[in-house]
Parts: sequence; structure tokens; C-alpha cells
Amino acid sequence: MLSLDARAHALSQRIPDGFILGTATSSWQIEGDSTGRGSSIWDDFAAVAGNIKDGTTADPACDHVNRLDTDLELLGWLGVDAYRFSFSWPRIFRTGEGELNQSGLDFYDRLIDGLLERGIKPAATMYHWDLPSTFGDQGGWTWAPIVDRFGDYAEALANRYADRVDSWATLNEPWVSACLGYATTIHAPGAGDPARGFEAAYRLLHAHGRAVDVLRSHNAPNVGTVLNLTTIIDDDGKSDYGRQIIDGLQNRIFLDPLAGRGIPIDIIEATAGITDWSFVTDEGLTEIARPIDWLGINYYTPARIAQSTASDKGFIVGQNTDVYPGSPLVEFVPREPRTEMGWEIHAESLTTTLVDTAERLPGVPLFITENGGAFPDDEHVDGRVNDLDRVDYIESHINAALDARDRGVDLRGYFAWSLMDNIEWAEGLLKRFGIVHVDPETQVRTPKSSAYFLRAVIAAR
Ligand code: IFM
Repeated sequence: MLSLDARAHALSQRIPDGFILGTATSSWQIEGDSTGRGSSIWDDFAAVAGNIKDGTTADPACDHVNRLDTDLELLGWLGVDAYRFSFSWPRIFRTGEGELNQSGLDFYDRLIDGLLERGIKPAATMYHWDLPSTFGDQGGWTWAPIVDRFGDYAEALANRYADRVDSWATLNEPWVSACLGYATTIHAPGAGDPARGFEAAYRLLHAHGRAVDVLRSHNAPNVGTVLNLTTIIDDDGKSDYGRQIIDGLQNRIFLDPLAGRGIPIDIIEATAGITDWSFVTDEGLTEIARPIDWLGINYYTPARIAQSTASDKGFIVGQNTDVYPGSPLVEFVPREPRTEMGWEIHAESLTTTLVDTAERLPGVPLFITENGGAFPDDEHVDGRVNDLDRVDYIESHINAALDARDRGVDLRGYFAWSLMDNIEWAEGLLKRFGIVHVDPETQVRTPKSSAYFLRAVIAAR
């Protein structure tokens, strides 16, 4: 069996020149220091018993705001080309608008400057789910003025950081915001209303388009967005219509408007009993279709479906027909091996997702902006978490991504999710995705074997 270093070396030889290797995090999942900002819908959601499995709230998370220097050192040690983080909207404006929050602005200055000093490209996401509560109270992503508010937020960020942030993502995974937050009650704000789920998806896209215009007017470089896309597998060969509609609800509902094709007709038809889509306007669709410089894909698992088998598939986060309103009744049938999220590990589906996306959004360079896995992390060697499952996962998925490149996909980089163990939303601290272990009691950071592996890949290129 090859050593980790030998495996890292072999993988590194496939990495093309200029291909970006990085790690990713998001604000609410790591920052802590909630008193230094305003409240978000995730704070409200976390305050209700039962919403987050282990009762985790925003503090201290990874206490990243107070441990920024340590975390910057960690990134420098890893040697990443880029670091993907998100701005917390309520840390920029405590109430989402109006007076800027000086300490919040200063924090992101220190983060961005600290990255640049270490030669690491800051890859910023404007919105990774922590909507200011003030807007949540007014209807959140189904409140029409949210599009204008997002434009104002883009203006504030661009004014301050456009000269130093290397790449801009408007949104992270609008499917999750809309389908887990509005169509169902799994995520904040927990609306549980499928019709609002579709309206939220549309308004998120519209806000994206508005932000693209604002960022461009400030000469912000590399403007794009991030979707969680995947391959839908018709496992029993009897679920082709289910495959088509779930593909539409997961992938095409975002890619088609971005490519200027509007909302897919089959999805309008499949959801006719839920919404009449009357909130969609031509002006909105025009803004949504503004050209972007790149698209980020967050990929973890395929969606493998079959006709109902009535057998128990156990725990799978985010895979059931409730999160796909309008889909026919199918069953999700992930195969082994699976991660702790219940998600099937199937690197080939990353290749197909990239190939399909490149066809659906031609001419737009792609990045893997998140990829990784939650594993038990219970094997320790010399005080280090020996997370060989995660090493295997990352190695096989980087290879699968490079296979897509070999098939002609313009793939420019890969970001591992996540730099460190953090709050996995409704799963709280129970699921660990970090390549660096974080002790929730002491906040001590300890690189896992996967961190050493990624570091070795980067160093050996
Ligand atoms: O932790 C999340 C992240 O915030 C968004 N993408 C998926 C990850 C794992 O569930």
C-alpha cells in the first residue's frame, strides 16, 4: 500500500499549472462572536429547541473572530492558493442595512489583508445563509424588496473590498436556502411552505443578478456564484421521469435562468399544483442572466433514485421527496459506502456533474467550491486524527474532477470543505467535515491526516 506522501505526490502530478487548490468555510459556521454583529435567521432558528440536533448555537463555533491569527497561520502552513470564506451580512450591517458595523468591517479587513500577506487569494461569498433577522421577520427571501437590499449590501462590500478580494460569489447554494429553509423546515427560517420555496429560489437568483451588476460597477474582479449541483441516477431504470424532474429541481432550475433560458418548462408544469410562478418577471430574468466569470459547484453525493421499495435506507440528510416539491414519488437509494450524512460516496458522479454543467452553461469556467465528507474521525495516531476515509474521499474526488478536465471541461480549481470542523447547521457539532480538528472545549486546532495530505499535494505540484 502506498504511503500518504506517495499518494499525494502521484495526485500532484495530475494538477495542471494554475489550477487553484484551496479550502472553504462560512461565517455562521465558524465565526462565533455573535455579540459583535446583528442577529441572523440562523440565530433565531438555533434558539428554538429541537431545530439544531445537539442544541448548538452560534457561540463559540470555532471562535474564528478571536482566533483569526491562528487560523491565518494554519492556512499559511497548508500552503493553499486561495481561501473561500463568507461575509456575514449582519456583521457588515447589524440590521442588514443603514449604519455600517465598524468592528465587522475591520474584521474582514484583517482577514483579507492577512490572506494577501501570505500570498493566499481571498475568495469571498456574499451570502452563505445568515440573513439578517430584520429581513427574515419581513418574509426573508420571499419579501420582494430583499433584492434591492442585497444590491445595497453588494455596494457596501464592493466599496470596501473590491480592490483586494480576488473572486466574488454572490450566493452559496440557493437550492439549500430555498428548499431546506422555505419549502421544508430543515433549515432556517423553517417556513415549511413549498410555494414559498420556489419564490425564494427565484428571488435569490434575482438578488444574485442585481449583485453582479453592482459588483461590476465597482470593477470587482471574477464575479460568479455557487450552486450545489449533482447527478441524478435512475437506479432501477424505471424512474426516468423522476430523474428528469429532480434534475430540474436541483440543477436546471438555477442553471437555465443563469444561461438565459428562463425557468424550465417541465418544472413549471410539474409544480403547477404548488405555484403559478406569477412572481417571475421578464426584467428579473434579464438581470439573472447577466454574464458571470465563473460558476462554483459544491458537490458531495449523487441523488440515486428508484421506485419506492419500502425498505429502510436509514439516515440521509436532505434527500427525500419533500425537498423536491413537484417531483413524483420516488425513493432515495444511496449505495454504500456512505458518509456520516448518509450520502453515497461516488466520485464518478462528480465527473458527470461537471461535464453536464459545462454543457448547460457553456463558456463559463467552473470551480469545485466545496467537496468533502463527514466521517467518524475516531482513529488517532500520535495525537492526530487519522482520517483515512476523508483522505480517500478527497483523493478520489480531485481525481474525478481532473477526469472532467481531461474530457474538456474548463475546470479551474478545487476547494476542500472544510478548513476546520464547524457547525454543520441543523446537525450542530455532531458532523465533522474539517481537515483540521477543532476541540469544541479548548478550541485547539489539530491538522488531521487529510490536512497533511492536501498540504503534500500542494507542495509537490
Ligand atoms: O456545511 C455545508 C456548507 O455550509 C454548505 N455546503 C454543504 C456543507 C456540508 O453539508
